[in-house]
Amino acid sequence: MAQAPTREDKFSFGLWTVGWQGNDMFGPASRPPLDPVEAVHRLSDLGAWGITFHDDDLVPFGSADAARAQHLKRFQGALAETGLVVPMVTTNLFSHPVFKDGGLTSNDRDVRRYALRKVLRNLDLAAELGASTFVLWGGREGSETDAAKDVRAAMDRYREGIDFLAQYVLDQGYGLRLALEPKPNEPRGDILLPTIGHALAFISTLDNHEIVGVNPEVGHEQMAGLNIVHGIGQALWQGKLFHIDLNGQRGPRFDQDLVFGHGDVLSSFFLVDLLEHGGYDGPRHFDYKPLRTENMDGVWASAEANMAGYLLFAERARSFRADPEVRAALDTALVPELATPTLDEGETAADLLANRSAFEDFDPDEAAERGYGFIRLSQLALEHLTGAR
Ligand code: GLT
Ligand code: MN
Ligand code: MN
Repeated sequence: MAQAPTREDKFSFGLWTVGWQGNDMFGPASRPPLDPVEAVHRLSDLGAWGITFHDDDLVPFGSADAARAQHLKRFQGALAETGLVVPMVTTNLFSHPVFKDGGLTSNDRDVRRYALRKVLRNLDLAAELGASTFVLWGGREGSETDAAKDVRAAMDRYREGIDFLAQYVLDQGYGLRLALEPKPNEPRGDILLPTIGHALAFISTLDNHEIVGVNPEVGHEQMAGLNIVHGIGQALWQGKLFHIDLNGQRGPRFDQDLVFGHGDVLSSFFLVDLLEHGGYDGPRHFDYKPLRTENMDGVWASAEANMAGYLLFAERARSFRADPEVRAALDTALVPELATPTLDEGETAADLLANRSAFEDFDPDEAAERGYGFIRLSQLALEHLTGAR
């Protein structure tokens, strides 16, 4: 039986997740609209800690100022009643047809300027609500035909846009950091900044790179056939894991947004192990879609399932780490030895060249005879994951 989530677990949900009505390419909504106020109360009752949203999730696109104020007031009232926090806010630059060729990288300059204005207004709101992360998912930044997008110019405009927004955050003194969310494709045929690696490389070119990091989504890396644990490992190593979107995906296919753990189970286990033991203390944010087959009871069951699944993996990861047999297998596999620098302190190329044990007296054939025992280690992980240990 899974333990119940508490606020300390820092579980958060996008309003668009539990609020997804099930409309897809082939059919309309299968569920009624969800009042954001109810979402706050239900998530709070389930033990969640935070709620996140796009501007348009909370305030319908095009609302007049008075209506906007009313929507925000109701939402803030629910937050005050429940104690739920808003750790992250994001902007919808993908739904309205005006963004059909993108927001920050649309070929149409007027659209780009409008997109910046939409984000600026939402940055003000994010700061007002005390968020610490501002996500930018460029779902429509991309193309279907290479004839239509000058990628080098698009990267110039992307950099201009993100640097401009980051500068605004700094100038206003907002305690926000920007997090770019990679995705390889869907809704565009090809999306710019398709993977964690592309995003990290792009960020290094920014003037304001210190306050820009990534918000990787499990399924998005898996859509690209990549290993999410490696991607998150590198983002952590670069100090750039500002936020994370947890969900499930079964290999390279359309974006499934399954409940966390309902895709690649082993990868979910190792990801939680990394998050719990790798120094990440940010939100555990779920970005999934309750299956279109579910009614509202099923929606809340799915929200619970995400949190329960995460806690199960965390408990299994603890048991894995605490097992003396695992520790011995890790030693056999030389996993801890990778933390030892390859060169001695101050050792120069001349020193290494003079070190006969590193080359002349080193027997590669003999060294190649060693078995690392990775399969044994992997099997131990499987046994802990399945509860056999
Ligand atoms: C959209 C997308 C998600 C992003 C959200 C943030 S919106 O649902 O599929 O992966 O995280 O813009
Ligand atoms: Mn996401
Ligand atoms: Mn997704």
